[in-house]
Amino acid sequence: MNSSGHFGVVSLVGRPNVGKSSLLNKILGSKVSIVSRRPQTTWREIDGIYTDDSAQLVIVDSPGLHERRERFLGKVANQSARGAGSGADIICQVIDARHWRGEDQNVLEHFLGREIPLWLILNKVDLLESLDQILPRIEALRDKYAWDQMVPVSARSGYNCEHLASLLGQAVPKGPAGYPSDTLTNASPRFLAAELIREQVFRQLGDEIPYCTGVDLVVFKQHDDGTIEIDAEILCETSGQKAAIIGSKGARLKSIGTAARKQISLVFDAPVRLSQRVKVKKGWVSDRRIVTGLGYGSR
Ligand SMILES: Nc1nc2c(ncn2[C@@H]2O[C@H](COP(=O)(O)OP(=O)(O)OP(=O)(O)O)[C@@H](O)[C@H]2O)c(=O)[nH]1
Ligand SMILES: [Mg+2]
Repeated sequence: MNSSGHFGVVSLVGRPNVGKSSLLNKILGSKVSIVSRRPQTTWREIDGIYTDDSAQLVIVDSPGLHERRERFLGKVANQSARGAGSGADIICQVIDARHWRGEDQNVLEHFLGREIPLWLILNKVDLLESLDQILPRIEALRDKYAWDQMVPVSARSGYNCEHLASLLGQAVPKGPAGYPSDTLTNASPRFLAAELIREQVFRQLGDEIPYCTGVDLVVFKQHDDGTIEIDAEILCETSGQKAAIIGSKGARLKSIGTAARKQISLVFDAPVRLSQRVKVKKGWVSDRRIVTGLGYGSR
């Protein structure tokens, strides 16, 4: 980035499952925030650092803002969702371009009325019947609020994502870059590796179990030959959940491990040795010490 460039903070907010984390990863061209088809995948804010020739953006992904959150982990996730946007130069409300739901309206009401520009990002336009539907969708949404910008994108196909990054880059204040140009995230490698294992639990298990599953790395070590050694404990709350995570003859756990190892190896560009165990820790989701110890609610 040259010395007359722009630098700023952009916050991605929205209801669960609209594709905030997918959009961050697509803009960065690398996975820094985990993604699954289930709502409430992201549990805390994650910063991604995007740098091009004229700007550097700190793009902050946040947990989806959700009405019903009870136990401690859910509360810290929602606190993080509600607090998102503080300190941002631009807030981007991300929606699924196909619908405007009550939860989108709640998000809008939570974030409007601030001094910070509020943009609307219509994601998942690949799921519209045709791109001709984009303009009518934008026109229909203008009735809801006068967003400062409305930008259609697809985090899946990449449609318009570069353009969005460039619009954001021009809109944030002028200033020197805050990070070296090769920085991708300020999340620690240890946290990111644990998240990549949790992502596989979210992807590979049935409905209730993911939300009771945390990943604690007992060992996370990069050896001199570059190999990353990880020993992970997958936490759950009941022996039934443990059995489901392990699967018949250990097949599910093995498949989680294989996929997680591949992802970690890809993200860190290094060989990975991964061992994992499943441990029942009843009530861990409500235990402040464990939840913050795993890195949630403690940014
Ligand atoms: N077809 C399509 N699917 C998408 C797109 N963006 C995201 N998805 C999918 O939508 C689902 C949710 O994506 P996430 O990125 O995890 O959504 P999120 O807003 O971060 O969700 P929370 O972390 O739960 O708040 C995943 O299955 C993604 O693959 C898109 O542009 N097109
Ligand atoms: Mg997310």
